[in-house]
Amino acid sequence: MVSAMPRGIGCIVDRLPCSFELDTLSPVLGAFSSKSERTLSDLAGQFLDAAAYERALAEGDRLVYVVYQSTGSGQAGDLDYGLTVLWPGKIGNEYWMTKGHYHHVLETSEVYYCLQGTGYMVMEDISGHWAVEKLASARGLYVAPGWAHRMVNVGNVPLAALYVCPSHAGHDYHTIETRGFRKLIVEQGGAPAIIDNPRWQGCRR
Ligand code: S6P
Ligand code: ZN
Repeated sequence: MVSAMPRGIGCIVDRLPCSFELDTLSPVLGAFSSKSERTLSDLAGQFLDAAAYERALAEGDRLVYVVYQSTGSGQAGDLDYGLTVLWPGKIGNEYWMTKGHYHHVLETSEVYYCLQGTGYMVMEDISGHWAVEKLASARGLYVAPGWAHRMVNVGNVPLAALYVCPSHAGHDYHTIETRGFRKLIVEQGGAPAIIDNPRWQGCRR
């Protein structure tokens, strides 16, 4: 495409029209404005087996996931997008996962498109309704307004998904940090299973 606009990172910073490469083999986003890395210590208090978590942490604060972010203006009408890459692993029998969050502006939604790997998106709303949807290569997913969301990798390769959400959505991590998700994804008999989280704090916010 012929364009007078600067390419790559310049487009992101200036919020100009652009296209981007998605290296689905690595997987890596070709141009991004920032990169967040989350390690095991960022997931403190989230895994059910606290002793297994402490043992894993003692062996090293391993990288769990990376988010390549094209972060917009923060204004309604603009979009944030990026790529989340979640490595495979387990704490006890619970699969590695993202922290998970509600959007700060609760009535905002999000779309994911999975590029690689196998996993689930665990979702719930503030009334306690829950949903678990499969993530697999070439599979899309819609997170409805008001639903918290967390990626879980149940495979043997990095789970990678492109996301797009309103730039003013923001993150509310506190609600999930304090009450947890209602459902957890664990290995049972060699296969992923959805179980109740006995530590779930209920419909409080
Ligand atoms: C943002 C979007 C993703 C997540 C990312 C990591 O709205 O849902 O960019 O931030 O997948 O998850 P988390 O829960 O650590 O932000
Ligand atoms: Zn989100």
